[in-house]
Amino acid sequence: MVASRKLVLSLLFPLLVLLACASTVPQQAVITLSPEVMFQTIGGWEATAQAGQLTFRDIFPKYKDTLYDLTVNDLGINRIRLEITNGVENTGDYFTQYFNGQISREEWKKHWYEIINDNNDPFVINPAGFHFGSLDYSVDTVILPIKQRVEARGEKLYVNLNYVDFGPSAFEHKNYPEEYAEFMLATFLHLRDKYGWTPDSIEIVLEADNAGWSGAQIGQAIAATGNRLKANGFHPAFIAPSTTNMANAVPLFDQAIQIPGAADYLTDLSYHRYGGVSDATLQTIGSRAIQYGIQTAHLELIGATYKDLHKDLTLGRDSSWAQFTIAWLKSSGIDDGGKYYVIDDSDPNRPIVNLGSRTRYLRQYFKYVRSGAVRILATSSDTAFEPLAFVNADCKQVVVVKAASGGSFSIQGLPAATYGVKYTTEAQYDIDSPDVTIAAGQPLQAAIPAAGVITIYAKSVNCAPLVNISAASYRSAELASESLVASFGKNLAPATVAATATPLPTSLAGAAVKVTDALGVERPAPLLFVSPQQINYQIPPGTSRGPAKVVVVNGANITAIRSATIARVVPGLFSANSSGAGAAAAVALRVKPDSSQSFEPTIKFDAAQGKFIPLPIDLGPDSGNATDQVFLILYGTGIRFNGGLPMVSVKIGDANGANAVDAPVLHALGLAEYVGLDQVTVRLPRSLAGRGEVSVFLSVDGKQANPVVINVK
Ligand SMILES: [Ca+2]
Ligand SMILES: [Ca+2]
Repeated sequence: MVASRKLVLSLLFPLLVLLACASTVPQQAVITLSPEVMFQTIGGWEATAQAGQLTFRDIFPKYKDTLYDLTVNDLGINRIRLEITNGVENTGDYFTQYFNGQISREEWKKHWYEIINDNNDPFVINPAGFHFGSLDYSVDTVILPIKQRVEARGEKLYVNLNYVDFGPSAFEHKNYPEEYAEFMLATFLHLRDKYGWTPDSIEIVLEADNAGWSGAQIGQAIAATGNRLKANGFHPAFIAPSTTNMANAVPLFDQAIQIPGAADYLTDLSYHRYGGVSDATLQTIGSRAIQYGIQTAHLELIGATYKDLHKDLTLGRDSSWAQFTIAWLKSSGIDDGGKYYVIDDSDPNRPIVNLGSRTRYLRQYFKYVRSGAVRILATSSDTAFEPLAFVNADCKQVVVVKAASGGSFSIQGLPAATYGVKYTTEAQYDIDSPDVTIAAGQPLQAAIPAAGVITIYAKSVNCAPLVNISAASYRSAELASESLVASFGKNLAPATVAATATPLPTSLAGAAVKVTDALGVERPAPLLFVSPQQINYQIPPGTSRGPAKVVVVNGANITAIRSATIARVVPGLFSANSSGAGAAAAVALRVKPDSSQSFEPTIKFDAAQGKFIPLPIDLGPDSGNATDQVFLILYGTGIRFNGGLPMVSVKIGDANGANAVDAPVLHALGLAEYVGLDQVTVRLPRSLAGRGEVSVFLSVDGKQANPVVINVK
């Protein structure tokens, strides 16, 4: 007995000492950043295009400008849900009748989900069978003013077109995937023709579990619409299943992704938080993102708070997030977290725009973490301070800490810079602490007086933004597997060095490029050339399509980081001056009637003009069967994984695309002997003879390459 009590005491004693020390010398919380561990890339902070523009048509003009200025520039909304009811496909234009006062709102509402097929052919659009008045009204009153404000910041508004089906109809798109595809194509064509842009994404159906859509119907709609839009030159993202109940999202997603073709287009697993909410479900959603190389998004909860947002960004690995709508009038609704702003209309002549009580905290994230930011690992020694850390596309790091109580903490691992510190608590909103400047390796100290959210954000730039573009086209929307890429930045490498042998090195002058693909696999990129301002490299073979990250390192230091989207095909053609424009980097191949072959240059450097000019290609005299055949060999990148020759076309015509003729394509493939270089061979039609300078338009899998110029004698 005595011995065992002694043992217990001897075990307890060190513990008691530890506890005593802890109570007299409180351990400060330490947050540690590990930028080498990266998670999702942030897409956008979404709001539904609902600001009272239709219901309160008389008051709306009095607050809209202030509201939109705040929505974009203060809160940081950069993505809008543009809803389209399926009753847009109908013989009647009920919105216009309602808008003009001819029918009541109740009468209009009866037709919201009533679909009358435009005709019996899902491949022939009858324009009279679609009425886009309600969609256009949302575009005119919400999308356009917000788009203009987002673009004034040098950013891009992401428009998410969301199909709404909350009522039965004798005819249903969900039963006919090609009819759904036609509906979306008609909408895209309408928006393109009227406004000059098309949506960035299609959210297949709002609350699939509420609307009675099966996973198979979702998958079929995605496959049919993806194919149809691609064939028409549109490449939106696809978002599904946006279930009301979080627990329904994964089962519906799992069914949808099994439908042949759906996985080619489905980019985002989406959910709402109205039921079925659990950490385990959220983690399953996050793990689907890794498994399929896709993104995740929480897209609606009336009453959603920063605690939901924090969890969604952490466990769910969300790239995009929404509470719900932009604004509503106070006289018609309470501050229920269903709108970011509540408009105080006590004096209807002087409405006042107020932040919703929950929005105050959301702003601590939205305003500082911008589209393209990469989330990096942040751990905390104290559960009272839960951190999230990001590297923005402009390299500015942000740490957002959810504090369960007041207190101070230090952050280890931030780069040397000056940081702003801002917090919001129940009692205090948007309070600035003094800026903090730290040297390399130094921790940053911060404090918050009570529970709330505190944001630490770099004010100075620690590295130059990295711009990744096709080395051929000099365009940047997407990068193709195995393609050649040029990245521009600052201090990327200590010296200018080019690779001299193959296989290409993965480190030059101490600089290296690492590409982490959607599946989380990091690969070193083969390097062609490094310099302080530019690095040319190949997207490593094996990189999966989907969201990826490109990190430039110099020894152990990250010098630049940037998100990218990897696609199978992103055609780019090299031009002679390597700018993506002007004379084509090409050669002509002449095959004489006796089958003898000769290569001829198609460019020369004109010293007087100081640039490459296209040399006239001589198609020779027309001698019937004895005429020379002349082929044009173009060099490019991002072409090799094309869907076969029927998916590759070349048109040659005027610079504006007019008077173009088809040039039959013989090959479109990768060159084994040159890393990342692809070749497209076409026969030059005789009808081009005498045209002089003409532009070459290459299309691969529905995607256009940069036009390049040749000269035909
Ligand atoms: Ca139809
Ligand atoms: Ca039709």
